[in-house]
Amino acid sequence: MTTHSGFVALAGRPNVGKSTLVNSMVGHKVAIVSDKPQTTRRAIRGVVTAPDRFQLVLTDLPGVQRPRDALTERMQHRVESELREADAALFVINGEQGVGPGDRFIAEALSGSPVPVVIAVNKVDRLDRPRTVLALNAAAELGLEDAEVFPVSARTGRGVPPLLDHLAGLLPEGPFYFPPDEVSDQPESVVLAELVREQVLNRTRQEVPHAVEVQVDEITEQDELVIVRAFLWVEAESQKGILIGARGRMIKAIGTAARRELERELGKRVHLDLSVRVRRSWRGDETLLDRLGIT
Ligand SMILES: Nc1nc2c(ncn2[C@@H]2O[C@H](COP(=O)(O)OP(=O)(O)OP(=O)(O)O)[C@@H](O)[C@H]2O)c(=O)[nH]1
Ligand SMILES: [Mg+2]
Repeated sequence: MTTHSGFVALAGRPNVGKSTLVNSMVGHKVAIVSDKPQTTRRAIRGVVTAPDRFQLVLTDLPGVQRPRDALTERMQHRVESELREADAALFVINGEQGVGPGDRFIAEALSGSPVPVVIAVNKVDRLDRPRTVLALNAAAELGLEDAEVFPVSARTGRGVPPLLDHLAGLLPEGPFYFPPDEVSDQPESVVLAELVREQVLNRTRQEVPHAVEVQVDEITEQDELVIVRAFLWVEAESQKGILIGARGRMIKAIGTAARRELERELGKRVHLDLSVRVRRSWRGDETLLDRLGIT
């Protein structure tokens, strides 16, 4: 039997819902989501397998942005190289905000790409019919003539199955790259670290969410209990103070919520040990970025 397989890379401004859409298509939470821009820092592959038919590997990526430091430089570089190597690009637009200069910039970059481009106009759950039509028209006028446009809500799942079918139809013949039951390529330590970071993002504002990275340093299993030790890297003492909170209330809240997420992910009881560490301008520290797997 012939199978089809390939990579579809997601492009779009920060916060448009790329990670939410990948999770929805995969049917499993492979990437964390937040209402802060620049949530995603790595290329994360989410795998959709239809046995004996196709394997669609979605590459979730950071939002397209202007680099400011070594971290964002690596993120942007990764976006460009993944898009170059993919079999197709899925360009995600925030239908609620409409098309803006950031989207035009991405459209321009994609128009020079040799691979097919598909456009998803996301967050249509926030739009009535006339506004949905306007958003779809604006997307169709981005200068990507051959791109099909799909209205979707990554949050509710509406419109996602036809998009998935269309993407699967673009895949070339080829073998499966991942075992059929695998949903992501991320190492367990990164998956767990990201789940902790998601809880930090949920509870912090302004500069703090951008200044935090989580590193899982140890995962050990004792009987039915998994012990996870993680560092929360921040850039300044003041940020450390915020993460710990008055009488340790903040770090306790992060830890409790994160532990629940880890237990859901692992299907086991978890003991989570968090410690906050200051490393000045870690976002500019190439060695630490290497160690954190942000390449
Ligand atoms: N109403 C609504 N909100 C959505 C939808 N999809 C995503 N969101 C919300 O939009 C915000 C950003 O979602 P993400 O999936 O993190 O966006 P992203 O494009 O991956 O963002 P970066 O990783 O920062 O580039 C979150 O608060 C999501 O819950 C949707 O279909 N409808
Ligand atoms: Mg994301």
